[in-house]
Amino acid sequence: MDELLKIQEEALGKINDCQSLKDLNDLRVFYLGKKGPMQAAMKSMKDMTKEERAAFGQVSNKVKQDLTAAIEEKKQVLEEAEMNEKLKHERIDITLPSYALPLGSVHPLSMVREELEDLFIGMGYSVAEGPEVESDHFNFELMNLPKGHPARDMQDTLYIDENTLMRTHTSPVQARTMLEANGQGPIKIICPGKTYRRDDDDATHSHQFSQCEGLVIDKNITMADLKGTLELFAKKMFGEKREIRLRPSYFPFTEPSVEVDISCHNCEGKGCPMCKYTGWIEILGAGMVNPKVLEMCGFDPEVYQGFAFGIGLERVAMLKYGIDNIRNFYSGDLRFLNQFTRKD
Ligand code: FA5
Repeated sequence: MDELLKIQEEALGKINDCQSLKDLNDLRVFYLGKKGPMQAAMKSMKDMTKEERAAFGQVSNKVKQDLTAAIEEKKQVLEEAEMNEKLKHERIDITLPSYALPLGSVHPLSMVREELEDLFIGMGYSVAEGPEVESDHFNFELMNLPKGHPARDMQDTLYIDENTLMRTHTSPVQARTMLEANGQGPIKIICPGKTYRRDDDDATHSHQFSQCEGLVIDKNITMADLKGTLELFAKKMFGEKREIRLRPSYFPFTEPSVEVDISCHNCEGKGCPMCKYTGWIEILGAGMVNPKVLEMCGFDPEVYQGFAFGIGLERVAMLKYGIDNIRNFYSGDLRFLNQFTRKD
């Protein structure tokens, strides 16, 4: 027992003097482990009487408990000291300027799309969607372009099989929405989305591009509603001073049809390379929904009229941001995209 108490005294002294968590752990392993002096002292138990052994057992347990408690207490003291030391060195200087975090940027096409959505949602439109892999029926036939119609040549098509294709415009969403409405107006939708054509890629054409369709069906809708809507679109997207002009055109799904030009925002209509010195920029196709389309899509043309338009989103983005090559949108070139990094 004297031996045990000697060990305890010696251990407590060392624990008290200990300066690091590692040394403390070494002490714990040494004094409380299987190969330490405590364990060696226990070996003498085999020569003791039953009573002596019980008394010895009690003392050795008490020593173990005391040492464990002392080690735990010292551990907390050392941990706290270590933390204080760490905090002293890691103090944060909040007056230092912070690092600029690299931010991603919204793609210019997404910006235009979101701006258009905000504008038209604000006028009571909802956003509709349709599949990019479309049937010939929706893309062409319900748009008054039966098989063999010469106007199909206006949209060079990527066919998947005889009746399935990559949609060439967002107009099939018109047909889908009208059929879902079961002949009951009003309908007020825009449909932004990807479109595909077998066009040769050049500075202004891409085999994959984006359009935003607009469709309004109701009673007493006239060309004046179309013009007013597009005027507002031109002013909100390109500035309050913009004017629009309508030129007669042809689309099988609208009658009458128009090409819409806006007065050039780059030169205020005086003439510049952007407007090819005409003062006007062609921006979209539109018209009054052809009564044949209304009928095929379940609406009574005697009761309902409508207007529709189709905007090329790349074209709007190119004009708005002065982008001279459509390939920039799809190159993934960070030097291009970083120019659109949000400043807020
Ligand atoms: C159409 O696609 C009609 N569906 C638009 C429409 C809708 C008219 C509703 C009337 C009523 P168009 O083929 O002109 O029309 O295409 C519309 C716009 O898509 C063009 O003005 C142009 O900006 C864009 N566009 C067409 N082909 C390409 C292409 N290969 N690359 C990039 N943009 C294109």
